[in-house]
Amino acid sequence: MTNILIVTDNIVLYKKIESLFLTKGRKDIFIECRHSPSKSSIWKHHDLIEEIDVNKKIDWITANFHLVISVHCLQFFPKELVDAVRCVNIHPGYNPINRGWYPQVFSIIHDLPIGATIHEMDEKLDHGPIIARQLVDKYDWDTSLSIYNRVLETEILLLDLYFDSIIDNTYTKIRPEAHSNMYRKSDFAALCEIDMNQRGSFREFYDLLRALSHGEYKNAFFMTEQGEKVFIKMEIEKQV
Ligand code: 0FX
Repeated sequence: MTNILIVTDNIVLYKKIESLFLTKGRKDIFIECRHSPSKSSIWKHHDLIEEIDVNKKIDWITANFHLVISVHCLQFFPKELVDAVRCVNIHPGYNPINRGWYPQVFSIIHDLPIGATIHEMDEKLDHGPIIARQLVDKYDWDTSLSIYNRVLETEILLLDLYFDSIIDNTYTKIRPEAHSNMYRKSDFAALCEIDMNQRGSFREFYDLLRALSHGEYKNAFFMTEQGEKVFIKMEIEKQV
């Protein structure tokens, strides 16, 4: 029996992965799903899965599981854990080009390729040997949301393709290229406050706004002289 711990804070992926595991029908695996203590989309579904603080449960994890799968997990896995048990991360970016936070946002702004990666975890964020990765298309009419949806589909596609080899540890690893880009939550927060006096091309302005447009999220904003906060988002429609 292979015991697998899945730690996820993304409700959409949790549901997709749960049905993927059921479809595979492998009788030789035992799965336990947990979410992080930090607030996320999965919190409304407390009845579905329990919480885990991986830093406090290293001994329990290493004693009980052969594999840990991190699926958009908000916790940083400590070196002690990733050295003791095989930990695999599903990342919504193409490593090592899109390490870190909200990769598709920075891919629009810095005109970088974008995709999805499944990799073994090491002590650095979104680092470690690559098991599978795939680029997704990126168009001039994309927003953060339209690229993100493509990336999520690709994450599931890769997990489906590499499912048995991940569980059985039979994949071939690729060493990530040395040059990488890494963006943090604070970089995203800094982008959101629009400076109305900023100079630049319309392309830069267009890219910034579509990179910060993601469905109902209120990201980009400016402050009026009266101190009121005004949110901006962009709608783009390509003629069909
Ligand atoms: O789960 P996730 O898709 O992924 C994020 C990070 O991008 C990823 O690198 C990390 N490993 C993981 C733990 O957290 O994040 P999310 O479900 O909070 O957000 C999904 C998308 O929604 C995000 O890529 C951009 C957009 N978004 C989200 C929030 C919370 C916004 O545009 N504004 C927001 O305030």
